Amino acid sequence: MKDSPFLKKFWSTHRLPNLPPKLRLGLLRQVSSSGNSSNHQENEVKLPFIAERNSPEELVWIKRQAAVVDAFKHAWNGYKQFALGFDELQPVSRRGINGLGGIGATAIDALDTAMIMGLDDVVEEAGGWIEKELANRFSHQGQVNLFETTIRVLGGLLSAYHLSGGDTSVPGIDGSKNGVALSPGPKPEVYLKLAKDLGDRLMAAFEASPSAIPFSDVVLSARSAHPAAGERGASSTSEVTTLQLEFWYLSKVTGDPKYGKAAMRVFEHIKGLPKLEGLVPIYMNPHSGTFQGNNIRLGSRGDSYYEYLLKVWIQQGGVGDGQDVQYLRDMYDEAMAGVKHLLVAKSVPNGLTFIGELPSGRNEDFSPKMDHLVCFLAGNLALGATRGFPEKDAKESGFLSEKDVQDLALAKELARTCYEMYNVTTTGLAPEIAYFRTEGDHTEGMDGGKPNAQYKEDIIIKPLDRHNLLRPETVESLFVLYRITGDSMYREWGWKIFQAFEAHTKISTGGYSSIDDVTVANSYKRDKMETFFLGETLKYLFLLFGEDDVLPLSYFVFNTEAHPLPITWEGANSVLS
Ligand code: DMJ
Repeated sequence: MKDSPFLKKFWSTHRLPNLPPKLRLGLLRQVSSSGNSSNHQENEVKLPFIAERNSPEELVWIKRQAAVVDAFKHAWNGYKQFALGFDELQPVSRRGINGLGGIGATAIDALDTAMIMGLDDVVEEAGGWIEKELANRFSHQGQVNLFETTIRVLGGLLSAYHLSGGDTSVPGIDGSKNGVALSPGPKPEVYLKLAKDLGDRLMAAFEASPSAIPFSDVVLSARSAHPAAGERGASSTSEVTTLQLEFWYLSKVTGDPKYGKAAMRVFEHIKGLPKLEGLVPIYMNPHSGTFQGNNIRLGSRGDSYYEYLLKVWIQQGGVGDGQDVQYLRDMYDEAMAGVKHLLVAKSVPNGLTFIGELPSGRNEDFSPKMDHLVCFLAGNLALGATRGFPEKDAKESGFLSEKDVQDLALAKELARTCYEMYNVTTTGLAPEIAYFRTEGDHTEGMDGGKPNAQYKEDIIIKPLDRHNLLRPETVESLFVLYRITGDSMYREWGWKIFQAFEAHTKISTGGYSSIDDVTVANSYKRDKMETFFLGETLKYLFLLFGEDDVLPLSYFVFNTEAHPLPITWEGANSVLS
């Protein structure tokens, strides 16, 4: 992307959206409550009021969005009925479990999705529980992972604070200058107070470590921290570099710089460490502050390092007064060049573009393995290319560099690959991990099970990798690519994926479940609804099927758990002035 003079010109001609989102959310509620939640067949719902005001095509997407709202209500109702106050729902056995420290994680992760969907009753239920119980949980419970708690709980609280009208210094949900108070439930200050309390406790991970790299685990009640149990106490690289959006925004809204400073020190420290063409190993040792091992991948333990290099740069006014964080954009650009040089490959026989791994850090040991987690990269590349603006506007304003154009092209290819990881299976759901056939690989009998699938030969799914955890990364990228390109193909893909979740993971008594095997029609249900199904997957589907000016990408940056945080208004102002 070219420097700010081009962007200044672009921004000055780029009008803020001004249609109040309340209106559409109101319409949506009508569709949702008049629809049949167990049957999303289109055209069955009679909606004369809405039909008068929308083209037939828009009406289809309003109804599909309503189907996502119904799914969210079904998920929430299962949690509320059987597991409220637990971290997660076990929908088959209809009980709760505490896999995230016993802090009611689903209630917090789901809250801003309910706000965005305009589900006042869910906001009251989740918000009510949070207001009544959460402080007590922080002070009496909580052996937690620093990263998981930051992205799901701190991120969720901070987003709820802003979306409920707390931070009026930054754009509201539709990008208009004032924050929009959308929801009932607790006052914004309740969420902020809890976020601060949690942030203070999580700070132990930084304070206890002898280096800039925080320990992996925190005991909230004791305000203490310790290294992870395995891997010689190493912290995951993605984990220690996926805290900065949240800690930095916490500093901004509390006025206390300590959170942002501690988190940003991680990046400042990593800036000086040796890398392989911008790529980094997946572990860091908090005692030495160095990388541990050589394993390089953009999947588990590596992924969101690359995501936050870009997003923190965006959040902190990267296009305006962001000289201080320009090094992050430079590190991101170097890493993406490394990805293209060392990790991008094509499958045989049909040439799907995929991202492989370097388990020993050496090019000769390239592995054609790609976690579903890597699918975040399609959206990230597109976001990095246009900074969230529509491709058409960005092109016309002349601020896309040659590299931006290449990144956008790679983003589109990867999104197709990720979609095909769903499309190739019997269930229409992607496996947790896929291998891509390369020259000389004669593996047989490990396809996705769908006869005549176009990429049946290209995508290999090993028996232990066949599960689906309701993950969001592909629909996340479809959402970003739809916003940027306006190509409705991404919406159609998202709708197919949504229907597959409905068909294969829905539990009639409430909730959705991870499944064991995407290659068979009646898979064993794993009996777990991950919090990110409500926090991310359904939120991104809702936004994908909705209007462009709800949470515009030029004003919000989504943390890695899909909690939207505002891009600093000061940064935006400096570009606009
Ligand atoms: C989420 O918690 C976040 O998206 C994280 O970055 C990766 N794993 C899950 C979803 O798959």
